[in-house]
Amino acid sequence: MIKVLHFSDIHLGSGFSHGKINPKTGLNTRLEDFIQSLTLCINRAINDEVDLVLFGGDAFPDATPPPYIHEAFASQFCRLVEANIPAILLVGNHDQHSQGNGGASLCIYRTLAVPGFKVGDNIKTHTISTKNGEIQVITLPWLTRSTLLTRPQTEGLSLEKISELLIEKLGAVLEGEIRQLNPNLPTILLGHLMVNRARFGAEQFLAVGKGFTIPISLLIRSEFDYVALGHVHKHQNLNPDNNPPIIYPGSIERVDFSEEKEDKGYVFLEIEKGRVDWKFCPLPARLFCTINVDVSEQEDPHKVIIKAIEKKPIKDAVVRLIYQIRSEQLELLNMGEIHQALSSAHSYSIKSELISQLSRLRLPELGVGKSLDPLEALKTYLENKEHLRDIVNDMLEAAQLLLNREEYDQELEVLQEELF
Ligand SMILES: [Mn+2]
Repeated sequence: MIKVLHFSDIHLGSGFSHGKINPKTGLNTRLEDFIQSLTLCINRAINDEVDLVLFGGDAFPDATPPPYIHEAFASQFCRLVEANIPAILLVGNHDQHSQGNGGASLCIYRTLAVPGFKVGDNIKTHTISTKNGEIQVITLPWLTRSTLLTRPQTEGLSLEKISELLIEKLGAVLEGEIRQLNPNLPTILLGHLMVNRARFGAEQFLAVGKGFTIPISLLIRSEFDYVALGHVHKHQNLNPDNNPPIIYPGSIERVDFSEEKEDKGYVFLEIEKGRVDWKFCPLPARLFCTINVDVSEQEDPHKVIIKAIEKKPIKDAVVRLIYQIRSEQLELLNMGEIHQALSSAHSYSIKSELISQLSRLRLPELGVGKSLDPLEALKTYLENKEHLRDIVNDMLEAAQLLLNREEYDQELEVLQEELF
């Protein structure tokens, strides 16, 4: 059996707003958390002497991380080189530079010819020799329109039509790779993609209007012994029949509050032709905790808030306290005591949502007498949701596309300009 470690979506350098500066190191504590999770993944690979490490993409929040973050990533992966463990680094959407010819952050590992490392930035079959035999890995990086289609092929077509064309083309290209596989070797498809059957976390929104959804039928193939995915941050097996297992290991740390309730970890598998045993291994990622309490009907709102805090396991967690309150109740709160009650958290934020006594509206900006177009309403909503702040622009862009056919077509033209 060949031993493989599969993990994905490191996003090293994100979520700094949930951390603080560690006075001993000068680093943001959330960067240290992410490095710790990555260290545990690499430790497992080395301690168990795995034959291959598969990274499913999205190393950083974008393709140009600050040097110290790139260095933190490199110093972990370089331990695999010392241990003689080959690795394939797949290119995810966050790894691609947004400018046409900008390349991908991970390509540096190929340029430097790091021993045993391969970069998956195109659709290609890699045959890896390990001490326990050979294994084939087809890499399928994040697809954009320009990956498989030329401009003349897509001119004047709707986004839906382009997507259809792209899936068709992908099917043909994958088929080409599959036909030249050695049928006697264990085979893994390593892809950074959104599958139509996936239950989404935050990436659902991150990808709106920007990516393609791949039909699962392209992945359920008897030629594959295991399908190793990246992109969706929630761990899941899309094919419970396990013929083959189609696995998102999920992210290795919580990137934001949308991942509050998800387990974080990596997948350890043993594989031979026609057989695979895989196991999700949890990582001790930092806990996130939301405390949401409506005190607008309470006589003693302060006491209710303190009690709500005391009920939650906030020690060392990233905490957000949200309470709905009427403006005339505000003076009943002792903010000093509330801060004190939250002080055992790793970090915390407090957000009060004012409720008007007359209309009981959650967002005063959307009150009676205001007439807002849908886009304005969405904007107001998003501005009031801290956990959605990172994706405001993507959401608005997507809403715009849905709302206005004319602008939709213009957007399409712009997209095409950008991509080809
Ligand atoms: Mn992704």
